[in-house]
Amino acid sequence: MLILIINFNPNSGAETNYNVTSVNLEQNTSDSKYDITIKEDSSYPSWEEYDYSIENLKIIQKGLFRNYIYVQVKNNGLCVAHGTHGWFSLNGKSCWAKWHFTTIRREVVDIVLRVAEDAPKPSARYKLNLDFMHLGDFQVPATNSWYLVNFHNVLIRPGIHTIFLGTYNVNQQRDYYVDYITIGEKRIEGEEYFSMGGNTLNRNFRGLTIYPKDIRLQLWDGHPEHGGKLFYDSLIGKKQIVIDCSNEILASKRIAHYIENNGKFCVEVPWFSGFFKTPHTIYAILDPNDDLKEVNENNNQQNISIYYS
Ligand SMILES: [Ca+2]
Ligand SMILES: [Ca+2]
Ligand SMILES: [Ca+2]
Repeated sequence: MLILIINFNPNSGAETNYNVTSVNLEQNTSDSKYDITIKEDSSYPSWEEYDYSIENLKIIQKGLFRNYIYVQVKNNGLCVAHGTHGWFSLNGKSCWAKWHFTTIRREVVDIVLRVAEDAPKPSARYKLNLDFMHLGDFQVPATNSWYLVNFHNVLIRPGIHTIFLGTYNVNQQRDYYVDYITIGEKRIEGEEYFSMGGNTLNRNFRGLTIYPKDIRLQLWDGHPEHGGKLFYDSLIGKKQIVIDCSNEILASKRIAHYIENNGKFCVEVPWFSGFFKTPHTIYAILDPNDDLKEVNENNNQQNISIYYS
């Protein structure tokens, strides 16, 4: 396990001074100086450990012919904010996101970010701001693994806050991932950013998207491969606006659908059983084209039968 400790002094001016030491357990109480520790994190869900599942499938009868199919889908694995490029910029930060949070009391907490990179070396330099205060910079190795970056003993005052994470100017493609940010006891999912962007000259190009996204759910009346009838076929999840990212302009601005880490999404679809009531079996199938490689592909299907007496 890699552990780095970086002493950062935000009063040192625009050119940040780094002093990387092997071990430094000194805890600072002043909010003008922070210890930053970085350690590899392989806890589940680790790198590319994605898993959506169907948790619940039921038929709800609301009238003579009024039936609804209810499906609950859960994300058991990762969901991350993902910058497909750290766009080159002479102006500084090139790929960024902002998250809001509220605190009700003054406290000194650790701010921990779970971040990763899978781009070629050298990895990008990240900048972290709390409101208008620059807390410090850090880099994580581009090793296809997650790192916990801990800013120790940050004073948070009561109120509404904005946390900002961005890369500086880089002139090569690189990937940038944020799983979550914790501020003391508070946890913010990286994928639930308030806004994002990049300092490219082309306003149509921005920074972040969400991954995994746009997972499809299908509902079939009867077996899909044996004469079943498809009556629902849709992307599922919350909606997030994504500006370009990997789509290279086409529509430039689009909606991504996602389910956050450990989140659930419910779908209720009207279904007509027919005037002549015969037994039916309803199949719910998640990710039917296997667009997402998951750690468990065996929890993506459920079926339920209805018989009339
Ligand atoms: Ca699955
Ligand atoms: Ca997340
Ligand atoms: Ca799959």
